[in-house]
Amino acid sequence: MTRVETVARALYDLHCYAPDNGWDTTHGKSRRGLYMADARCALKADDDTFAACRVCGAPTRIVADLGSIPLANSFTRDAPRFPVRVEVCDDCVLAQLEETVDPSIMFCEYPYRSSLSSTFVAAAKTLVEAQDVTENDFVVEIGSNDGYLLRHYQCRILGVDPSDVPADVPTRREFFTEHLAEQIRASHGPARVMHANNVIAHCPDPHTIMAGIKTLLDPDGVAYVESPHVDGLAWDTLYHEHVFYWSATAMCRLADKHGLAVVDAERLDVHGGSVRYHLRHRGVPTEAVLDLIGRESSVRWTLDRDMTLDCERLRRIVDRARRAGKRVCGYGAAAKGAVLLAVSGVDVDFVCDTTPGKQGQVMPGTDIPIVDESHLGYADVAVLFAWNFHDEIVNRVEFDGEWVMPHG
Ligand code: DWN
Ligand code: ZN
Repeated sequence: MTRVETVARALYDLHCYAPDNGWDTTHGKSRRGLYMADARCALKADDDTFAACRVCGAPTRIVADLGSIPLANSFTRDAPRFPVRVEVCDDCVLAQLEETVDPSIMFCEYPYRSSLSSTFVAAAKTLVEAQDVTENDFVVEIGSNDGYLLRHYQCRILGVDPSDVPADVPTRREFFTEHLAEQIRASHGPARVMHANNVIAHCPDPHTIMAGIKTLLDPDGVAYVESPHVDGLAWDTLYHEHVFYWSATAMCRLADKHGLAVVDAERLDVHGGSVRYHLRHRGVPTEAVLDLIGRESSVRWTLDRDMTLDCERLRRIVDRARRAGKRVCGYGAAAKGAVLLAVSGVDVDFVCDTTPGKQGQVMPGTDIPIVDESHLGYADVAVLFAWNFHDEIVNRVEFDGEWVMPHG
């Protein structure tokens, strides 16, 4: 075996078989593969049988296939492409990618800045202000990005984030694991509050995240885990960075496997519909949690159909605009914009975005330039790729042309 094959095999075993990771191996081998950092050629560790849910081990079935698309935050013409196929476990209503890309390819050089959205920053500030912490308490955020949340605390704080995003809070530049949690606890003590926003969806091994929370959380502490919810999932949020699309059912099972309890859940509007789960060492779930679980068995899986209809509609709108001699642009070089361009094949003249690190680059796998917002005036029609910030963008940005929403 080559070195890459050896590493791939080790990771494959870790993610698919290790019983101490909480995996149920009784359903046989997963056919799921893992794409490796130093094997851009997409080394795929697949051999046989059927895929199994990464949380409960039950068999899964495919509900969406986007084909091979570029990595959504790789802003080059030749961005690497990998398949995106989504499978669902009907037992715990957890959607998950059939094959995953090594996180170090995707998250170490990361242009995304949470602070660029005033909606995000305001929500983070409100959440922080609601916490009952004193100066000496310790708070940890997993996936702390540029510090948009932790900076609002007046106590001891630590961010954990493997990316190169400049941060104005103390940050451990690593992936969060159970092992890292042990180290942090040994040096700083237990955390009174932990946050993990849009991070448990991104990690191929959610067991290590949950075990790490268990390790680091103070006996009376609370951990807030936020993630888009399976109900109402938008197909353009299906991409390599999102390995999981969580349900309350699956979150409760994962927490339980690691000795934690989901004691409350709040529905949030962010990212087209998310849930903030409240986890503690022990406790009983509120009605809100039970209500979410109760509704999840009737989630409808229409992703492939939605994708076909949305793409057809968008192609029609753009063709009509072009025939009328209009200029069409995109707004927001969001990951979902990259997915939309790749799947629909729609062409836009340029994409406006306020992120300095994205300007001057091109949309993943295309020649479409990303420019600053002042260029918007050159377009007659703007497709709002960042549709999740519709109100924030449309109310703030001056544009005399027509806004088009990607989802009809
Ligand atoms: O989970 C993830 C979320 C939290 O963020 C990731 N895997 C990747 C990323 O997804 P995304 O790129 O689709 O995220 P956003 O936040 O929807 O991206 C919005 C884009 O629009 C950013 O590039 C910033 C840009 N933007 C802008 O140009 N003007 C955003 C706002 C609010 C604006 O006013
Ligand atoms: Zn499952």
